[in-house]
Amino acid sequence: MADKNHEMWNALGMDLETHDQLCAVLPTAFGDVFLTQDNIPAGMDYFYTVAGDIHGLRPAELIEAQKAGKKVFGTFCVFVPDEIVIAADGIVTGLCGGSQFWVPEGETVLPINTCPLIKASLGARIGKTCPFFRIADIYVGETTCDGKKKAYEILGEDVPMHIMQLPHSKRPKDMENWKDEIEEFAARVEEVTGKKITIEKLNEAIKVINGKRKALSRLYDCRKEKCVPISGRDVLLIMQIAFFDDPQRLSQVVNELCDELEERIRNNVSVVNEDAPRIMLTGTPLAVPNWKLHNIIESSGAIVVCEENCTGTRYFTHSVREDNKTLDEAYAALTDRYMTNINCACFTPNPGRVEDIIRLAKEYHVDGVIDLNLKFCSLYDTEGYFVERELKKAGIPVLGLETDYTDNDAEQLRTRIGAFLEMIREK
Ligand code: BJ8
Repeated sequence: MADKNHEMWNALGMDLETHDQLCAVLPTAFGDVFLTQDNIPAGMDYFYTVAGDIHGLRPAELIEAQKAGKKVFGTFCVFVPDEIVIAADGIVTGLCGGSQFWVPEGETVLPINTCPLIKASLGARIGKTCPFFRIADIYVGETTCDGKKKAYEILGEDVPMHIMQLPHSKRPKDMENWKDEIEEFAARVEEVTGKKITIEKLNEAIKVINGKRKALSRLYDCRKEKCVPISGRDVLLIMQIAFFDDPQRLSQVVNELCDELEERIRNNVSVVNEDAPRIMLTGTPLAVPNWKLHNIIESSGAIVVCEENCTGTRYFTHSVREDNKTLDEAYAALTDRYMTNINCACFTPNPGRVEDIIRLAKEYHVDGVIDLNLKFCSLYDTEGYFVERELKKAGIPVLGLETDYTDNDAEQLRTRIGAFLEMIREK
């Protein structure tokens, strides 16, 4: 397998020597975080296999699909409607970087005080150390935060890009603008794939992605129970894989896992003691392989039961209407789902996010919320003011944390999280 992968990476023009250094550390990092857990559900096997060959299995499938004439679209944000790409027989793969390994390379072209997600994403492309960044035929960016917008200009010198202009409010005229952007994106997708998007194909693609949303929703529902049948770490890994795996296969394996988890709930099989504090994470997304916070929280005796972020609830909540009669109706349905219901901090004002957080805290019976910010993300950092104020008003303990992808602050985070959990236990 290793030789086959090397051949593939070589053909992709990757820097094999540097990439080998990443391959050497990932299995240990993965083992330390995941394989140290007790009582792992059998249904995690699939996800551990994918993670164990993360730069081999799926990239090989994508290359095969390209040989059969399909085009691969790389994306960085949950605002990009996958349905459009799938309706034109294309494939979507997430590209956000979650490893410190890629950050120094990103810093060669970006200011140091850029968030690590952006630095890692550019670093992965520039350093030629991620196959997904090599495979994608076109990248799709979006005007969410300033850091991403400007970083896309740099990326655009190196790869074909399509940028979706995301309005930063949700007024009727903003909705209209976003619908225009979706239509423009559809035209670009047709041009890249050479395939026409029909209403039948689009409704079909909507069903596929809704199926994935329903499966992930079902998975999250299992975490609302008093008996918690799966760790937060495992769910985070599933969510990260959901961004690049085949959507139908993903739905199937998640549903199979949910059968097992629901059985566990019936038999009261929990992965933690009943008195383990239930924690919700909110804030910036956790791109693969960023498992740092979940690992610290759960190895400190608590359990993460919900993530209100884009590698959590913001990715799958709300479905798109499936029985659209015309393309115009379908684009309006996509506009509605993507604009109305994703409460990213790039919107102003953004009261829906605080409402979501309070509602989710209740639904998942959380004992405390950790409001996580990736260093240098001023959007989520600033919005933390409202998040923390409203949580305190609602009587829900909250801890604001800022971190990056390094392990330099791991001990400090462990101490702060430990003190927070202690405070919750004494409540
Ligand atoms: S919808 S959260 S995926 S933009 S953390 S790069 S905001 S400086 S990732 Fe995001 Fe879409 Fe919003 Fe979700 Fe910028 Fe902040 Fe970095 Fe961020």
